[in-house]
Parts: sequence; structure tokens; C-alpha cells
Amino acid sequence: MSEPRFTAPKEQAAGIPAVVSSLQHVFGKAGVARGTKALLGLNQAGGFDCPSCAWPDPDGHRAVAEFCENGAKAIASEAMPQTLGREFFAAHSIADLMAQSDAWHDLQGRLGGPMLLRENATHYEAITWEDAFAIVAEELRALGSPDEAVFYTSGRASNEAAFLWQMFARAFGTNNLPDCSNMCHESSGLALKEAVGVGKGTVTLDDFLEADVILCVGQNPGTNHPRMLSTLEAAVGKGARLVAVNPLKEAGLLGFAHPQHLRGILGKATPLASTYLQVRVNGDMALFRGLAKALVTIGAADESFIRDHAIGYEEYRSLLEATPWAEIEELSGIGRDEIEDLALLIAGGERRLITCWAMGLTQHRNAVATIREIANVHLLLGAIGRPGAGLCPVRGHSNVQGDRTMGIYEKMPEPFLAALEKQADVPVPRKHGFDTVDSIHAMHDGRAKVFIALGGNFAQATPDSAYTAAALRNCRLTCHVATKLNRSHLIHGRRALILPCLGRSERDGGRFVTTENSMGVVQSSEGKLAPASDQLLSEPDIVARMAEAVLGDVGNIRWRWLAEDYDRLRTWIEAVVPGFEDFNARVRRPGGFYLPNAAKERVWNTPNSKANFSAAPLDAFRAAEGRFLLQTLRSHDQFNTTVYGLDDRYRGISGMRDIVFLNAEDLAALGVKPGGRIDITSRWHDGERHLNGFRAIPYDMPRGMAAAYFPEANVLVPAGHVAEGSNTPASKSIEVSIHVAAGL
Ligand SMILES: Nc1nc2c(c(=O)[nH]1)N[C@H]1C(S)=C(S)[C@@H](COP(=O)(O)OP(=O)(O)OC[C@H]3O[C@@H](n4cnc5c(=O)[nH]c(N)nc54)[C@H](O)[C@@H]3O)O[C@H]1N2
Ligand SMILES: Nc1nc2c(c(=O)[nH]1)N[C@H]1C(S)=C(S)[C@@H](COP(=O)(O)OP(=O)(O)OC[C@H]3O[C@@H](n4cnc5c(=O)[nH]c(N)nc54)[C@H](O)[C@@H]3O)O[C@H]1N2
Ligand SMILES: [Mo]
Repeated sequence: MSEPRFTAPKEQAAGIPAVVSSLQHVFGKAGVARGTKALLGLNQAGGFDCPSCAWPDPDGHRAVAEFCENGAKAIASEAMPQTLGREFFAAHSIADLMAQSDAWHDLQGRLGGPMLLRENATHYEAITWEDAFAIVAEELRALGSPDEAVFYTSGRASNEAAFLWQMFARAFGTNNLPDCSNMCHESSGLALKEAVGVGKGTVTLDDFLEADVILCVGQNPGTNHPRMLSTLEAAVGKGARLVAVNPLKEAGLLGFAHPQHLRGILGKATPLASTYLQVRVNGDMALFRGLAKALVTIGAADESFIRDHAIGYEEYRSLLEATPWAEIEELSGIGRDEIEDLALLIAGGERRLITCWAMGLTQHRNAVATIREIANVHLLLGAIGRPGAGLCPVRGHSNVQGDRTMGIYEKMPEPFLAALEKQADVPVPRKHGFDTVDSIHAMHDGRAKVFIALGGNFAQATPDSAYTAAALRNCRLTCHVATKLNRSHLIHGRRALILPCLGRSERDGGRFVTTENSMGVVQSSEGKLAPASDQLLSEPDIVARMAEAVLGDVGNIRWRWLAEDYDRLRTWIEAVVPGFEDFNARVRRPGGFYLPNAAKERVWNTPNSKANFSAAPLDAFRAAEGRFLLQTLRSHDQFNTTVYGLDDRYRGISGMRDIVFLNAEDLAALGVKPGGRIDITSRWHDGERHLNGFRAIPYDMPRGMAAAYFPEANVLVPAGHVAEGSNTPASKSIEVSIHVAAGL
């Protein structure tokens, strides 16, 4: 790993350095033969879906190498041939492993066989699958109520595994199905459901090629959705204007050197964003309200769309009129002129506007209101449900959207539950379950006692690391179905289990699974590599065997028989989930099929059957005088809690993660030299939280703002600080004070 160093951030993304970095990771970790095989299967029809982000693959022609640097890193990490078995766990106690970094955990290799940590033991030991499932059964059956169990899901689980998993939880008797989405796009789902009746995006890749203006808000695609840059490059090539809205200058929004095109290989970047609005953190609601105000003033409202389709416009328009520009400028940090210019740019064309967003919008206290404000702008322009226009929440995990479609949700609507009950012929509970934050509190105060996770890294991904650790330690059993060792396996309950599963890239006895991408395309995914260990089971097999051990066959459900042949599972999905007619046949077509999307057809599945404007009071989270507003974000070398390395190339960072980005003038005012050490404190009504000795790095961003990497900075996020309505941790707006590190 490189020496800690910081230099000027880059002004373009990808190019040859990205290719070099991909190959270093893949060949370095997986070896040349296994690595090449893995890369050639990635995102190809008949191959496997990239386990990194959820950006869609092109519908028609696919390049030989349809992947990006960070997809390659994800594969490199998954395709590591070395496995962690009984010797590894005998050699390393839990305490030893806790002392190692997340990057070290990832470098050790793949989990090789089922492991048990007995009560009061210091080391994991090997256990048979049979015995592992018997322990799960014993602990679940000992609970006073099914609602004392929590079934967490991360967004890599396939549709088949997810469907079986939620059926297991519900047949057991609980809707406690929290998932990573609760920390991710929950705010988008809720806002869009209220506004347009569909909790998903309304555009496809083709729409990007027809758009006049694309707004990319609160998102860093160069790192987190690199294949999106090819789409943006093509859109810009066809005349679209890209407008970036982000407090930080991010290289991937400035320019893109396509690593598979000659220009890109020669290092010539296509400029991307023609306008870059460096909004204040959480100033987006004000910005979009200002945009709406300017659009209405210049007569850009689509009166006929509003008349035919929408409710609430009059009230919203009055609100726009009543909102002073001074307030909009103050809260957004963007000048009226710039907002009016943007309005003119959008109104100048045919109002074919696409707005894309991700975590920069969803993880704030007023996230739902902010996203509804974006929907307001689209409704105002009639910019939804026609070519080149629509809403595009850019999803994170490769199958997080599919998992929700399959019923991974603590508040699944009645028609789904009724259909499941009918198909399975078992009673399905109706009482809402715990989401992620509720689960933490419930484990903390003893209302939940068994925690089982289908993937993910709950201890590291959740806010308030110390509080969440105490919650997990309070459980009778913590159990993880996982591919790689992570800290959640070490912050354990009275007993703990690790159940290792096949990864997306590995062969599963000739079977294939399916996933749904960010644009509602369902497609097949079939691993190509030999499994890392012969002890691994597929996720559906693990869930089926666990369910069988706990419940036995019940109603119409024959667990093992269902999981044996995924076509059987897909027949059940077809019977329960709308939009999956003829699932087995359609998913075998190259490229798969699109799920229906009512809002795209201008059909509004809202209670009043209309699209709804919102008129929420304008609001922005502000830090008190002298304090900073801290956001937590991803570096270029991580996938959520999996840390591949210590560089953040586009932001000019090498060899370190213990850093906080600040405006250079704030650094000077604090009396800290670039690279100097600082202490950070967040305050909440239950006390202070500290992160000490981090390095202050100057960055092009507004004053009064700070940015640090997730998961390290999660210690500062109070569990009680959440988005209103969606209960998503507000991990992008944390009030902190910053001082020169004590003792320096
Ligand atoms: N390589 C890689 N790919 C990934 C992931 C990964 O960790 N690594 N994670 C996956 C997952 S699960 C997800 S959800 C996505 C996440 O994708 P992103 O949402 O791009 O992830 P973050 O790093 O959290 O980036 C947040 C961006 O929002 C900006 N931002 C922060 N606060 C505000 C604000 O108030 N307003 C505005 N306008 N901008 C703001 C930040 O400056 C930063 O550029 O990526 C997915 N893809
Ligand atoms: N402060 C702060 N906190 C955040 C965020 C933030 O921006 N800031 N982002 C939030 C977001 S958007 C998300 S989505 C969550 C992510 O939360 P999670 O989804 O819980 O976390 P990941 O880091 O993606 O999980 C990684 C682990 O998943 C396991 N895994 C990988 N592949 C597979 C597989 O195929 N099957 C199984 N069974 N296991 C597998 C591996 O063991 C790996 O260690 O974190 C959230 N937390
Ligand atoms: Mo996410």
C-alpha cells in the first residue's frame, strides 16, 4: 500500500490509470487465469451480473469488457482463491481480528466453511452445516415471540434468495426484514411513491440519449457508478447538457476518458458537466424550490400536464411566490442568477429533463421533502413519462431494487402479503416489522434477541458504531451468511455463526439466479468460476436448509425442493409478485425484460390516482455558529464497508483514510496546516461522540462543510438522527465541532 500523501484532485475520471488499477486489483488478488475468466463473464448476456453497483447494462450491443474499474475491484475481492478455514480462525482470536483494519479483513480471502463461536469462546471453530442450522433452530424456537428475531438483508442477494428469505421470516411469523435500503434509497422510495405512485426511477438508458438537460445531484458516479459515465458521455455527445449539483468538485463529473475508446486511451477526456453548482450540504431543497420559482416566473410550467395529471399545484405555486430569493440563496448557497440561468437552460429546450441522484440527497433529516421538491420540478415541467424525461434515483447495491420487489421490506403492502399467504398456505403476519434503525434500538433494549443477516456488514454500515455494537452484543445469537470476513462477524452475540456462501461470480451447479437493476430490468446471472471452497452453499440452499431446520415443511412450502431448482422458485415469484408473468421463459431471453412501471406510462398509483405536488416548509440543516456540517462519503477504493485499498485517486489521496476534507480557508481559520491532525466531536442530546487525530485535507468545497469516509466516521452519527418519514440515518448532515488535535 502507498505512503500517505495528498495532491491536487483530478479533473477527469477513468482513462488508462483506471485500466491499470483494475488489472492490478484483479490479477493481484485473483491471479491471472481466474481473474481473466471472471472479467470476461462480467455483465455479458449469459454471464453474471456485476456485484458492484446497480447501473444497467446496455440493452443491445455489449462491449467485450462491459465493466469498470470498481466492478473489477469487486470481482477481484470476490474471486480471491485463498479461503479462511479452521486453521485461520484457530490462529486468530476474535480480539486479534478486531485489531486489524477493514482493508486487512478483505485481503485475507474468502470464507471457506461454516464457523461457530461458542459462548465465552475466544476463537471461531469449524462446525458442520447440519449443526449450524440446528443452532439457528434452537435459538429461534427459544424466543418468546417471532418478533424477537431480526432478518437483515444486504442488496447483493439474488431475487431467488431474497424471495425465499422473506418467505422464511414471514412463515416464522415476523415482518422484521430490515435491509441496507433503509440506509440508502428509502427516502427516494417513499418520496416517489407519494409523488408519482412508483418507488423506483422512471427512465431507461435510451432516455439519456434524448435528454436536453441531465441534473446529477448528490452523487459521485466516477467512483460509485463508473459505467454511468459512458452513458453521460454519450448523452453529452448527442447534445445534452450535464449539470452537476455537489458541494465537492468530483472528477467524474468534470470529464471522462473512455478507457475503451481511442480518445480516452490517449488520455483525451470528454468534458461532462457544463455547469457545476457547489451547493451547500443539504441546500438542495432550497435550490430546487428556487429552480421551480424561476421556471414558473418565465412561464415554463406545463399547464396541460398539470391540469390532466397533478394535484396540489396552486398551493405549491403560492408557496413559490411567498418564498423570498434571499432565503433560497442563503439556504442553498447558490446565487439567484445561477438558478435562473439553469431555469432558462431547461426551459429553452423541450423540457426533456432527467434528474439523477443518490446518497447526497437521501441521507438528510429532510431527505423525503427534498426529493419531493425534485418531483415537483418534474411535475411542473411535465418532465416524466415521456422520452428523454424522468426521475432517476441511482441505486446502490447491484440487486437492492430486486430485493425490495421480492418483498424484503418491513412494511410490505397488503396485496403482496395476501398473495404470499395464498401461494404458501401459511399465515403471514401483517404487523409492520423493524427497519434497520428500529432493529438497532430493539436489540439494544432487549426486544430483539436473534440477528440473522443475508449478507452485508451491519456493525459497520449502521450509524453510531458503539451503540450498534452494544446492540449486537446484547443478542443471544448473531448469524451471518457471507462471502468475506467482516467486523460484524467479530462484534457478536452470546453465540455467533458464519455461514459462507457462493459469490455471484461462481458456478452454482448449472443453476442461474436473477437480479433487477436500477432501471427495472430483470436478467439472469450465472457464475463462471469454480467455487472458492467445496464447502460453500448457494444462498437459496442456505436459506432453504435453515428454514427447514426451524419450521419444517409447512403449508405448501417444501423448502429444499423449492431451492433445488430455481425455476421452481421463479414459478412461486411469478405467482406472488406482479410483473413476473412467464418469468422462466422471459428471463432466458438475452438481456432479460423490463418490469412494468406505471409512472412511466403516466398512470399514477397514488391514493388519489394523480401525481402529487408537495408543499413542505423550506428547510435546511444548519450547523450552529462555529461548527461544521459533516457528510460521510465513499472513497474510490471501497465498496461500502469493504475497503479495497487506502487511495482515493480522483480526490488526490493516497495511502490514508483517516482524513477530513475541509475548505482551505476553514483550515487556516482553525489554525491547522494541510495534513495536520484534528479532533472531531458530534453532539446529540444523549451526549458527545468523538473521532480524534484525523488529518485535515484542503478541498474545493463550500466553507463550513466537512467530509469524511464512511464507515470510519459512523462513530459520529447518532442513531437517533434520521430522515423524517424514511428513518434513514442522516449520515450526510452531522453537526460537528473541529479542533486542532489535543496533545499536538
Ligand atoms: N465503487 C463503489 N461503488 C458503489 C459503492 C461503493 O461504496 N463503491 N456503493 C454503492 C451503494 S450501496 C450506493 S448507495 C451508491 C452510493 O453512491 P453515491 O451517492 O455517489 O455515494 P457517496 O460517496 O455517499 O456520495 C455522495 C456524493 O454526494 C455528495 N453530497 C453529500 N451531501 C450532499 C448534499 O447535501 N447535496 C448534494 N447535492 N450533494 C451532496 C458528496 O459530495 C458525494 O459526491 O454507490 C454504489 N456503488
Ligand atoms: N455513514 C454512512 N453510513 C452508511 C452509508 C453512508 O453513505 N454513510 N451508506 C449506507 C448505504 S447506501 C448502504 S447500501 C449500506 C450498506 O450496508 P451493507 O449492505 O450491510 O454493507 P456492505 O459493506 O455492502 O456489505 C459487505 C459484506 O457483504 C458480504 N457479501 C458480499 N457479497 C455477498 C454475497 O454475494 N452474498 C452474501 N451473503 N454476502 C455477501 C461480505 O461478507 C461483505 O463483507 O451502508 C450504509 N451506511
Ligand atoms: Mo446503498
